[in-house]
Amino acid sequence: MKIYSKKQYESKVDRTRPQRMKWWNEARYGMFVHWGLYSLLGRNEWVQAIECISKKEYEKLAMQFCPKPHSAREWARLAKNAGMKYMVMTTKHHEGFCLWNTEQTNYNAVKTACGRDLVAEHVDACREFGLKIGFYYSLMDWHHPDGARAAHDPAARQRFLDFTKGCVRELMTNYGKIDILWYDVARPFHSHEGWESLAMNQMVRSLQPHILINNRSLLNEDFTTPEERVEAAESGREWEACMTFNNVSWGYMPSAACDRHSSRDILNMLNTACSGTGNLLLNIGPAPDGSIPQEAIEPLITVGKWLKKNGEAVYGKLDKSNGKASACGNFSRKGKKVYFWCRYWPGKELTLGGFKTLLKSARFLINNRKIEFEQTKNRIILKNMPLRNPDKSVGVTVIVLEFPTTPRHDVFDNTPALHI
Ligand code: H79
Repeated sequence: MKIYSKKQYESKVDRTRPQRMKWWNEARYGMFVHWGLYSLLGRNEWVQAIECISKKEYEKLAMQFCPKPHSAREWARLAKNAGMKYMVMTTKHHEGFCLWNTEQTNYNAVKTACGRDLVAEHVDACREFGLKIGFYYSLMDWHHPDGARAAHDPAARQRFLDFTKGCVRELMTNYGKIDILWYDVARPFHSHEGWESLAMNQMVRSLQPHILINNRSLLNEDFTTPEERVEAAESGREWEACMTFNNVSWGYMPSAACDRHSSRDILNMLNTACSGTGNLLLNIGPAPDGSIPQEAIEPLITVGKWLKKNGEAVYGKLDKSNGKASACGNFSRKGKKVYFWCRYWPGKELTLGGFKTLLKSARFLINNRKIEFEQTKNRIILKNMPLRNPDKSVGVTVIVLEFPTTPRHDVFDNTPALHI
């Protein structure tokens, strides 16, 4: 295979990106699934490293990991009902245990207690429920004998690169069309040259021409990946925030259930993602038997019901909006339509500052009921509204403001002291 230079490769990938990313930009919201041997211990997916568990001791977990068949169907059903459009599963986390039928190592789900290909089950479940399919793959590997010494031993490095490319090639070859390749932690090397990411990702794209690749093989690729924070990338870059469900652990951790996100938290994250035209990849850590932690189900379903009624403010191509320009909520925008997600209901009147374009109409998204308004040169005042927040499920009501053109929205230009 001819390997293109970085410049040639990137310009080729840039050219096809808008078309490749169309579904992703419209999907907005996906499920991350962290599942592996660490799920058995229930104390964070880093447990092997944090608790200094020897490789020999940790390996024994592979003889206990035996989830119920087709657990992934349960996740996919939940993702669908939660309004999520894609699902990204850990095929191999830092621990090195492979969840698929790999020829690169016997340390895999098929050759140990489980005896099944869990990646195949994930793929089947996604297809059954109409979700796009993502594979998480940790480059860092604590189990492979060369995973650390590759950094200073050229022969070890070559073996480790062959192993890595072999794994990635299998994942990109044996499961039909895959939509996302989500690399993680590029240790022990510090550059894309160290990993030969250019050659690896060109192989990936030759096998999966439509695929989206994240930025963690140390090439920019298709999107950036803020972790545990919902924060827009620099302009011109696509982004996806990945978030745990409890601020503590990606892997199953029952003791952290008390810190779960509420449905309001999730909508807040989703709102921030929408206002900056990014995506939200929200994690669940299934139990070792494959079941979904109870604490995740209710908030996800509640948000899913909300999205059924308010999805217009979320799905489809969005434009950047002037986020956080109100204490009462946040915005998203599609062209001339601005969606104000009101989470702190101010009562009968709601004022939005900084709109310089004449407003055509204001209405509630859920029932199209018109809202009376007055507009001055830089304020819109919505009038005769209900006294309390009409959304009884999550307490987030979306108001649609329609303008004749793309609205100008500059909040603080009326506050000269802020510009000095
Ligand atoms: O797979 C998830 C994390 O395990 C992985 N990326 C997401 C998607 C990740 N690997 N490394 N890091 C994130 C950053 C390092 C975090 C650490 Fe720690 C701080 C490792 C040890 C201290 C967090 C806190 C994990 C253990 C304690």
